[in-house]
Amino acid sequence: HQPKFPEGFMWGASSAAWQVEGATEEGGRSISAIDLNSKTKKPFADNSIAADHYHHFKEDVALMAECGFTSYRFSLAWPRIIPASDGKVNEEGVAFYNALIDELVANGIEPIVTLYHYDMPLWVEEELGGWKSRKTIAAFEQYARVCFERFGDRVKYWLSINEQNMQIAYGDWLGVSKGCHDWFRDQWRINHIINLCHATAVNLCHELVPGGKIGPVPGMVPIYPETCRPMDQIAAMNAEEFTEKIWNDTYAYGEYSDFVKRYWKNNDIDPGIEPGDEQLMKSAKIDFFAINCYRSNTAKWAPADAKEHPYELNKTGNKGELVFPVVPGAYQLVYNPYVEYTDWDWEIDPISIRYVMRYMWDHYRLPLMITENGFGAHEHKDSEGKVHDQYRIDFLRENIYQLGLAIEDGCEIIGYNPWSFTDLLSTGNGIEKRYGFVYVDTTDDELNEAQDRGEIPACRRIKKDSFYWYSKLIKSNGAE
Ligand code: BGP
Repeated sequence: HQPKFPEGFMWGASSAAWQVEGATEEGGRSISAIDLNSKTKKPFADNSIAADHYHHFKEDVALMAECGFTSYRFSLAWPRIIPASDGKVNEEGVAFYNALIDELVANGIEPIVTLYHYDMPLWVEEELGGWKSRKTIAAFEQYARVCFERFGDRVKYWLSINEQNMQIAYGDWLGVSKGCHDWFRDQWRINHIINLCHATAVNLCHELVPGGKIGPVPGMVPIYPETCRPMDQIAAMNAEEFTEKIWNDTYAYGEYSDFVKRYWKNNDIDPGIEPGDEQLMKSAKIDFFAINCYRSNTAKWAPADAKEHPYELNKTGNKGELVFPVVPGAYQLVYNPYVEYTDWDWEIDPISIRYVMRYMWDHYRLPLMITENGFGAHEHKDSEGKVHDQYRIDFLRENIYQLGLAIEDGCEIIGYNPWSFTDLLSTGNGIEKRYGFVYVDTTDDELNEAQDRGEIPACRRIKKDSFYWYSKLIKSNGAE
């Protein structure tokens, strides 16, 4: 049978400013710390052109409307809005987002806006100390205030920080641990500062945006125990705590769990909590959870004398390059023989989305929306210039089916915004790890060469097979 989706369910897709916009030195945007990180990705393209959405946004929104979108999740670039430490608002940056939001609203598409998706302004990093410094809380507060004041008349759904849990749990990924000498301890101070920024944004949104709703965006990966050996179950619980649950509990209850407090005490960790912090956290009541969910993981017990190993992500798209982490005395992740893997060694497991929805609803009883889900692949045009992505259709169809089952299970789910609308830059690769419904007709080499010549390639948009399929699915409200 085909599960039913509620009336008004939001169907759309998702992106992030630094991965889609390009135009990093245009329109008064200043440099972000991630621009510098992104430059070390060669031979992949960096973010200076990306999908050139900055110049194509009208065309992109027209394509969303053609597809039948009722929502679109994207992020604002902090360095485009507040480019320097004088705190002055860059009116050109505000004008860009006003134009984008107006275009969406005019097409009946609900904007869902992330405040922070990894593009820390370089001035915040260098002059204030970035997430390592409490000075960043006031800077983030000012930035969030400007966003709510300037866009809150049209934007009702707000997201605070993208995948804080992943940023902390996998520290060197995206450069959050840069400059730290003792990440084992520093990560909890950084995490606490991000929590205070999140809480500040939640309260400001409720104060400044009439009818505004705001939530965090955890990256969720169900952790299955490898076997029914009791210690594998404990290992799965450990992995879940250290990569997800600690964060979700804090957002939902506005306080640190006994689990994490005990962990800090046992390991002599000082997370840097100051008077007033706990009151602030407690006062910030989130309205929903936005969830990114692509895959599952599998855990087994790792004894205390196991050899420690960090997570090594597959950064090439050649299958088999991923190395799973080993955390002695807690858990290790392993391959799951019951699922297939993508070229980047991500589990292909649509049931994971039903699991995550059930898990989040049962634990926190807050409305849920999917803000990322998708299938990254190497893709090419055929001789007629078309892109046939049947594997993506199969993957998304199965995920949407499982999401429908989660609704039947009783979960309150309000929208589905998979990653991504057009192809855009991957976090670890370039534009050629593709996720879009719309193909962006360029390559990493072409982007790199154009950039060297100071040009921008055409970045022509081509609708993939999945675009036409998704359009039908939206028009039938999930029935297809
Ligand atoms: C999420 C991030 C996104 C996005 C996506 C796909 O974790 O929030 O920014 O990039 O993963 O990951 P990747 O680009 O590494 O394939």
